[in-house]
Amino acid sequence: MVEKTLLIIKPDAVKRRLIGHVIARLEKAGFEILGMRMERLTPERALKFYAVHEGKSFLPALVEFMVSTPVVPILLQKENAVADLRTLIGATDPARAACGTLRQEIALNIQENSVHASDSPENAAIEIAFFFNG
Ligand code: FUP
Repeated sequence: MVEKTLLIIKPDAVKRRLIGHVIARLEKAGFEILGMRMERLTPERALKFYAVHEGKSFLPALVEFMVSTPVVPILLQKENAVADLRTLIGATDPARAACGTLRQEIALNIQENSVHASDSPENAAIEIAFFFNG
């Protein structure tokens, strides 16, 4: 089934000038780019985006990281897009990410892990609305 999903290029990748590299990997993997923008998140927006992690010890540092530069949300479309994008980016912790995945290739650590990707079709719809239809 053709699906839409959301990827965010995070500050560590923006700072290291890897925006083009990430986009090239997405296109090479067959994703169609339907939308793309740059946004400097406020702490309030970052907290709202990561509301599922409320109460976690890593959340304050995560929010500080996410607002440290603009981020690049990208709306993607492909057959089986949600699962295929998760496979392409790899595990949250780059030390555990499979060989050839984007995070294994460019992520620095579990926090500065270069990209976010929606983890289900339901969350993809919520996250797409957060950045593109809101
Ligand atoms: P993922 O869906 O792979 O992005 O992973 P999670 O939803 O579990 O975590 C979301 C973000 O929280 C991660 F991308 C980075 C951050 N995080 C930490 O900073 N420390 C942790 O121990 C776990 C997650």
